[in-house]
Amino acid sequence: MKTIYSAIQPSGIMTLGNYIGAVNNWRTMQSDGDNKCIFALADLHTITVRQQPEQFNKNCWSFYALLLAVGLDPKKSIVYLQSHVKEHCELAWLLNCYTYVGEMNRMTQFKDKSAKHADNINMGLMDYPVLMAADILLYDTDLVPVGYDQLQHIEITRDIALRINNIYGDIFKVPDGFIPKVGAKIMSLQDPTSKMSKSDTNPNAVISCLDTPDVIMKKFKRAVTDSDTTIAYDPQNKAGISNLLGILAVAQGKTIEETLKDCEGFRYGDLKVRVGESVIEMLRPFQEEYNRLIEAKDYLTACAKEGAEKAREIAENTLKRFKEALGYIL
Ligand code: AQP
Repeated sequence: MKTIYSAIQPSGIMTLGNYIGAVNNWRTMQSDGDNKCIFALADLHTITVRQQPEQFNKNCWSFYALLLAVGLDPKKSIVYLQSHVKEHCELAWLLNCYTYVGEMNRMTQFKDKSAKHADNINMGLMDYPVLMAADILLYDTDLVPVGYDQLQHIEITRDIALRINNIYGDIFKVPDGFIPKVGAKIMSLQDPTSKMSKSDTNPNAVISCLDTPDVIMKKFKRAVTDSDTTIAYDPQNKAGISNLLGILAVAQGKTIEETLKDCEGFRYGDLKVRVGESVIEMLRPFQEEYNRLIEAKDYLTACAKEGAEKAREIAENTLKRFKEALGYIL
């Protein structure tokens, strides 16, 4: 049995990038009976960027409901809030003492976010990968399904785990990243050379999973492509069209080759409409379930509580193992 662990931050909106690159794959992995799945709302990570408390609270509820709406089943998987399991912070502190400042300085996300939030380059922002390492290592994780942007953080998690195992013996399982074949990096609809990001200030660049069908179609129709007319999958030279083809492939459950065949004879406008329609259909049942769940606060609360209890049981054991090895009196 493999342990699968991943998390998403409740920051802003859940984007189509998060859906395709992350949570939709989590659902698929959950349906494999050989997997033990643990999914978290990474709400401690979110405050590395300043949040407005009321909105943040709303986002936490919303994202938890989104996770269940996508099909994560609290009876099959552990679905919990990171802040409900205090072991994450304690392990992060211990791991900090085995992580070098130079390593953190090199992290691409830290550099990007420092540039974006120059007035708030806080320690949490720099320490983000160590907290993420704690998240993953607490659960003896085998596989971490993530988009491309998180690969560097998986690498540092492995480095920290190996470093500690080399000193104290087999304390942590060394995890592998798992990148989906298609959709690991959904790009902005307005600048297809950069990833679709929750915090993009241009709403036309990002599809929210909760956008209405009209809005989704409008955004795809406005998607930036190129001045050519050929539909081909070539992310280097035709970033916009390739992005649309990747999204269409996932939305239709087909390969890129099959999708290209489907689009033979299409003009760019036809492709945009087909992507829009397919994404609307893909998100329809998910949106309906979300609308039902977001009204069911008692149910969400009960699921989150149960998830945290199950998560804590595992986390406590791992932390104890490490503290014992370090020589702490327990
Ligand atoms: N564009 C994307 N394509 C594919 N996968 C993506 N992921 C994110 N964007 C894309 C994957 O979604 C998971 C959760 O991401 P996160 O919560 O760590 O944060 P984020 O969405 O990556 O954050 P942003 O968009 O950069 O948000 P802000 O703007 O708030 O900083 C991860 O597995 C990630 O790989």
